[in-house]
Amino acid sequence: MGFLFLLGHRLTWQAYHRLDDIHGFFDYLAKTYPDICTVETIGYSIQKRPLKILKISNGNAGNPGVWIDGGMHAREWISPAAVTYIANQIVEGWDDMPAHMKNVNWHIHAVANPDGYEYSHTTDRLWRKNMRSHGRNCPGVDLNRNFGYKWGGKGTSANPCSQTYRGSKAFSEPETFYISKYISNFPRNTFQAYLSFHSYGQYILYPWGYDYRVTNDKSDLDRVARQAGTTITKSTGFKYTVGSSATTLYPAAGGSDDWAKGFAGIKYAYTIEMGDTGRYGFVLPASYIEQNGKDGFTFVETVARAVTKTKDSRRRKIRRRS
Ligand code: 0X9
Ligand code: ZN
Repeated sequence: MGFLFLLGHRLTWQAYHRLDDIHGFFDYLAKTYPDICTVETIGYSIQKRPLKILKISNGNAGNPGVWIDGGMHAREWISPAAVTYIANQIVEGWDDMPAHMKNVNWHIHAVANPDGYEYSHTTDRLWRKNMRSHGRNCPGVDLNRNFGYKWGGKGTSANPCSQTYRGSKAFSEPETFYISKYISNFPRNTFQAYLSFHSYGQYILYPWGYDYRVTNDKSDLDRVARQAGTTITKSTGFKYTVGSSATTLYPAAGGSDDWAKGFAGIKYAYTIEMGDTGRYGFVLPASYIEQNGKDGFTFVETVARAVTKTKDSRRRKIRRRS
């Protein structure tokens, strides 16, 4: 590892990489751009791998915070790849980034399920859950059923062998617990967006996921999501379906997005299901990383625009319309 700190990092967006390369890339950014990048280990997974966050900021603590996570489901390899692509675009392009990208405090967790991610590389390409052992021969908790909002509801299983096993209680897993702890340690309203990257299907989903209901500010979430979808289609031609989770996909309680919205009070909570729409599914060839990365970046930039809009600029817009 040592000399890599001098040479750079091993990450590319032409291949899927192991956890060490992704974490090495974060360390490289913190070392190379110490003015804007820091790395923090917020806790450790079941198998004691670090839960590593990259923070990007111009140093203004008052900026709206945006959380991005990827790799909560092990086999969804396009997710960490797209998330690191986005981090790379922001940091390497920092000097030319528009104000709405610079005036955000970014918190980026590329591999939220590091044990499962490694297992999907070494042993079972289609592994989904974490690596919690139940003392049976079917390990794992579905981290996206383990968050503490409406935990245990629709679309979750109490059977440890199920792909959607919710765990023994809300936040029973270190991987979800440390995310909630990290976010809850900031004052309320620090985070204005929570973006969770998954695959596949090309959807932009907003709460609720636990049931066929929508939030009071559904029209805001829907508008920003549609803006992102339209911009994506204009730039790469790919289409994203927009809607609330339960209605558009299926009901599933205990998701990170519902917790972010319902418990943490983060307004723009989204799950984005990256490509493709089913031809390759989870086993998407690496040649698709760049395009998905671009689309992910467009989504993130659209959200950044929304959360950096001042009250003044909103009023100006209303006045223009009338
Ligand atoms: O089922 C999931 O966790 C997500 N789909 S995936 O194919 N990546 O597993 C969708 C989650 C949507 N959000 C909620 N249901 N809260
Ligand atoms: Zn997923």
